[in-house]
Amino acid sequence: MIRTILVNLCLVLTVAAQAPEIVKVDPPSWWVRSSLNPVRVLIRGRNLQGARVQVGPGLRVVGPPKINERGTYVFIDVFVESPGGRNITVTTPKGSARAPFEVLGPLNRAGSFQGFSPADVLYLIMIDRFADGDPSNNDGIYDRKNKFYYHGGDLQGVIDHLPYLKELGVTAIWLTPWYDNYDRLNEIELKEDKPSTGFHGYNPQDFYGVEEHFGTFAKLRELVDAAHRNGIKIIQDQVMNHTGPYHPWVDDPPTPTWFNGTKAHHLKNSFQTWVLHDPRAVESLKRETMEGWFLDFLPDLNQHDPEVARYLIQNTLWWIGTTGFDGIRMDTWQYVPNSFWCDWTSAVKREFPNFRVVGEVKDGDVVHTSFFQGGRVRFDGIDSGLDSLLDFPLFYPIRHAFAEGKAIDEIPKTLAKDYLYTNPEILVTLLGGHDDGRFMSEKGATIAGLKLANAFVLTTRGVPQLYYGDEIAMEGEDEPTTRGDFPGGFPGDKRNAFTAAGRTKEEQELFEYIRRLTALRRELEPLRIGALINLYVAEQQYAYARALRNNAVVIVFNNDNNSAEFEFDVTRAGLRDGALMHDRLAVIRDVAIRDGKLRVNLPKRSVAILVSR
Ligand SMILES: [Ca+2]
Ligand SMILES: [Ca+2]
Ligand SMILES: [Ca+2]
Repeated sequence: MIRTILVNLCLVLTVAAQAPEIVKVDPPSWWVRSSLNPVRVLIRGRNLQGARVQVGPGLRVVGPPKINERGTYVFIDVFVESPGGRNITVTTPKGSARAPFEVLGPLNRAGSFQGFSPADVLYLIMIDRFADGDPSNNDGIYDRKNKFYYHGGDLQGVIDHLPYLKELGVTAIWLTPWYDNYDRLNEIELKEDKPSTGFHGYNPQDFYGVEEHFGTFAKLRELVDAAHRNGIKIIQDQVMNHTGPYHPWVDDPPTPTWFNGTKAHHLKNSFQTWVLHDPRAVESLKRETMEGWFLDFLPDLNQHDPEVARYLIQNTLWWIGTTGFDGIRMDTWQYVPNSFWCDWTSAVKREFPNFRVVGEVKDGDVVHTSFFQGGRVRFDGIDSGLDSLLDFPLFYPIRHAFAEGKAIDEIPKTLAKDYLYTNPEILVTLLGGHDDGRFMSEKGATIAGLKLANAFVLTTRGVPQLYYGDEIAMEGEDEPTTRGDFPGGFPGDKRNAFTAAGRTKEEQELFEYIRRLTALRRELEPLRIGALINLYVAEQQYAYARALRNNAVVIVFNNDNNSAEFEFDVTRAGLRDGALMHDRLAVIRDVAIRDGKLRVNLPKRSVAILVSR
């Protein structure tokens, strides 16, 4: 009995000494006249049991706070009324704590939140590997000799090379995630038996932070503004499926159902993805894929928990609203429930009507990928609202044909399935990305083949996306080496391939070739929005038109290692008899249309882009 009293007394004394603390407030700011108001604020801290929440003028608390048992989180709805630097105060009988909360003025929408379209040329940059514009942020887990450590690339490096990107004809940059990733070695994910780092950005430890190796929030805003001044849009890479393994939520989740499972007890993602589009599959068949932890160590967020859903939706709106960028590339789209995406896309479009989102569904099957595009209610009764997808079903045939030299007819055969998409014109086409070995490291790849691949991506339907370094034929056969450092972007580099003088003759020729293609796409409207009409298909020859009103461009490929002469009908493209067709790539001489037909003789592995004189 005496012992019990003593123990209780100790507890009381300990608690009495502990005043409330605030560690973090998410979001840290919001803007007036938002379509979302009140804002649900998540306060993380200590000793918050029984807390009352008060806010400064310009804000109003709506309803009672919701506090978790451990006293480490408070959820509170805050109505945003007028701009200014405000405060949030939590008070318990033991004391009080205060944190800033900024109310921003109405958003300046001119030139921001632009979305993307087939008129754009996207360019994917892995921030850490592109250019080091600020060596002062290269800290302890920085080692250029280790392919799994930070190499020093940053936001300043991107700002410094905007003129280079403009010269190439890029109009939108997709940046790999800039979220704050863990500041230490990742001992959970071993690479070649050694700890790795979050240099790639896909393991967030703070959804509201900018990775300190890349710069600050102010630097990010500077980048968006500088890009916009140069006519270049910015696309953020977001992750809503999971957090990094060291996110503070993992050991202390804000709600008991914040994650699907716990660190000790969770499913592992089996990547049995086809069941997701199967109307006959029972829900339990989908559980491993939807709720399993990615790679077994990335904690899977439970978007069915309304607090998680609200947190993620606000997080997306906050990044767009506070920085002004133009589009999102969403990671691991298919592992997140469509019911959540429907709410998420609705919230994004309500606040930013022109905004566009491209989802990553890494799969070569059109039947599977097309299921995730919005614009149609699917068998589950839901329209996800997703605008675009990375066109992986077309990516593999591009590699097979132009790198490996296999049959080119696999490309039109894939395009023939376009009717399964609600909108194939907005799909993002690519010949390279950061998760696959580079084009030039495929067996059989040549510069000639890489030129053909670029000519195809920049003239077919969709929104073309380039991958940094492919314009100078960089190599890298697997995931770590495909993320190589751009030569000239880093202190001490032997040459600077960002300048013509620093490129080899072959690299310069390729760079100029891609530049000519982007210029043609900019100049010739049919290449951007013309209907794609397949005119001729043989095993190694392929011709198509991009037709718009009475204006058509005819693109003719010979992917064979011998020259090829062939003839095809072009009446469907609306070209008139007798018209003289001129090759803008100067591979073949002018050719006239006779009896509604074009007869071409193409050298081995070449392409012509024909316009009427
Ligand atoms: Ca740096
Ligand atoms: Ca960090
Ligand atoms: Ca999931």
